[in-house]
Amino acid sequence: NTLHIAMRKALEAQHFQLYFQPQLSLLKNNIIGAEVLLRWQLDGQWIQPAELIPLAERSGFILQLGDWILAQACIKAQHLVKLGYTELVTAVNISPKQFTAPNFVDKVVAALSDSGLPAHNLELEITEGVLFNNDYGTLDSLQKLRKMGVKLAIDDFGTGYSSLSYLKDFPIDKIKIDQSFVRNMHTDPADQSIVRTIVNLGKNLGITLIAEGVENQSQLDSLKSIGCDEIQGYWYSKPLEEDFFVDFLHQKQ
Ligand code: G
Ligand code: G
Ligand code: MN
Ligand code: NA
Repeated sequence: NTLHIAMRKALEAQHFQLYFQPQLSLLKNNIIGAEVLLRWQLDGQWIQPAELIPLAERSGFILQLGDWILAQACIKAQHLVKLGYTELVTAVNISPKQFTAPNFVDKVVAALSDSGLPAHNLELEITEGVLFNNDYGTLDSLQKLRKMGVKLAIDDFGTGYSSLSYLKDFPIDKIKIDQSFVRNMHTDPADQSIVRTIVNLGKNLGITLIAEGVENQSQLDSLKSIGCDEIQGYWYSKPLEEDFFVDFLHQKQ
């Protein structure tokens, strides 16, 4: 596959980029962190991660790519800490194959020590599928990471094998409410009920809630009235190149 060969070359040539999408606390009305999102331009054309990541997952290339993303994200996050943003949390997407690799926790330890990033400034986003394969290795890894101080978020919540038991069994800090529920919540009572139920569930379990894909004021008002803690989406900011993200931080200070 040609895209696959191009992907390997791009990693060697350092052509992949990391963008940062700011996250807003609705309680404190300040920026609390950012999600790192992979971006790749091949011969002047953007290749979407939605195409790239599944391909890399199938071939196993995600392991090398994921190592690079994690290491780079920690270096960039440490740069932000050094600029004085000591409480900022940088969230990195971890694909299921990456998480379940036997040496994943060691990779996180290495990325933190190589960059000097404090563990509490790193959040890992995992999907429900990882937790669904509820085995000892998963729980063990999550507990080790939590013990180190790394934060753990469930991504795309509500779209996978949503099982309520894993919210109890696993050390989860944050639930990311999938954008498919947020999209029409200001007009569709069913979506609004689902979001309200997830928010209440999280609150009762002491888990922070963030809504993804917030694009307009009506969605925002709706989320505020429900008591959602945090938001991420185009309404606040699209994903930004590192330099523009630093500008954004300075503006918000
Ligand atoms: O950034 P965008 O909305 O296009 O991302 C599309 C999909 O690709 C999302 O599911 C997102 O989680 C995933 N994705 C983006 N960046 C990364 C990354 O660095 N690592 C992994 N594993 N997935 C990513
Ligand atoms: O699966 P995950 O949540 O990691 O993917 C996040 C994806 O959502 C990224 O591709 C990002 O570019 C995209 N995204 C971020 N904010 C918005 C938004 O407000 N609206 C839409 N439609 N997509 C968004
Ligand atoms: Mn994510
Ligand atoms: Na998501």
